[in-house]
Amino acid sequence: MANTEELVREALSGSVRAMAKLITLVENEMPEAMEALRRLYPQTGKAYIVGITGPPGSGKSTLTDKITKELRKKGYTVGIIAIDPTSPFTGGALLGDRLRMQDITSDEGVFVRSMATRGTLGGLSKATADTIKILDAFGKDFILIETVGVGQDEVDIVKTADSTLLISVPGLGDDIQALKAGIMEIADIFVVNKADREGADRVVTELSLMLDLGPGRSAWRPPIIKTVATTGDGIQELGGKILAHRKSLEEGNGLLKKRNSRAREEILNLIEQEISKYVHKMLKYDVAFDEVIEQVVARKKDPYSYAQTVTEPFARYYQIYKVDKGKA
Ligand SMILES: Nc1nc2c(ncn2[C@@H]2O[C@H](COP(=O)(O)OP(=O)(O)OP(=O)(O)O)[C@@H](O)[C@H]2O)c(=O)[nH]1
Ligand SMILES: [Mg+2]
Repeated sequence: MANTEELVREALSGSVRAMAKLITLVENEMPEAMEALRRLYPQTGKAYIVGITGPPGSGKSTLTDKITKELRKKGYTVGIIAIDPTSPFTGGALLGDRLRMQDITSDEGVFVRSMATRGTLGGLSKATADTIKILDAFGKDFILIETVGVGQDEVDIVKTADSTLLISVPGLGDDIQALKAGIMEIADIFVVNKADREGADRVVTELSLMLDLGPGRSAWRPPIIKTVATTGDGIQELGGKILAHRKSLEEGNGLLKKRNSRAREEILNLIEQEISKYVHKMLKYDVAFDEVIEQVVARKKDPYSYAQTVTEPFARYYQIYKVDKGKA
């Protein structure tokens, strides 16, 4: 394989193949991934990220396709990250997605990548966040992330978006209850898709009532848009709302605030990961560790004191750090 530096250089000069390889690196958590990301980082921060989430089968892929075409009409380039649903209800979705997205994948201004849920906690959201950076550095103006709003990973992924679209559809029974509460609160635009079906207006009314009851948000009241993704009805309006939300975030300091809190979160996660990596390594090489475990199980030692003993150097380091940084 070409070296990382070369791959990054090729990707930055527009090679789709090199970019796809970089995505594979981060997806497989290869050791070179961090170096690649480090090199790419200065070129990131320009793309606008849109999360598209909702229950299985609500029309997320069809909408993603239509929104992409709408953005392309306006001259924007688009990267799409589709998180493969693994639920048994949607097992065949990937092929369907490919078919639905056929004509946009032949467009040079569009890049589509599917990512699989692999079950490692947090692994998917990290791979997604890293892929966003690669597409961003590559120069995509918009990055759309399609994900089924079910698990914690998905909620975390949605949190990396600048604008979040929450899709609902009529006929899900307890329509609104079917949406995950945590996502409800961070939705910036509500989409009632399959508006060609009966009951769409009722969903709109329910959402609107819920918005009235919820905590008042400052500058932006999330609009509720009815769409028929299959025919394209309402898509132009939806595209307009995405751009309007972006404008509203850029005009206040909303975008900067979002990005600051995301960067804070990211830095903390990275530091925790690094520390945890070394702790795991240390324990792996500690011949006495198995014995400690036995003693803990036999109640001869308690796990709390042992954990404190192991992390004692960190505690000592913290004392020095505190004085040195002068914040506490
Ligand atoms: N009647 C109607 N059908 C639609 C509409 N939008 C999408 N569909 C259909 O609904 C089905 C599911 O659409 P998808 O776009 O695959 O939905 P999805 O949310 O991406 O599904 P998963 O990724 O499997 O969760 C497909 O058969 C679409 O053709 C709509 O507005 N009206
Ligand atoms: Mg889909």
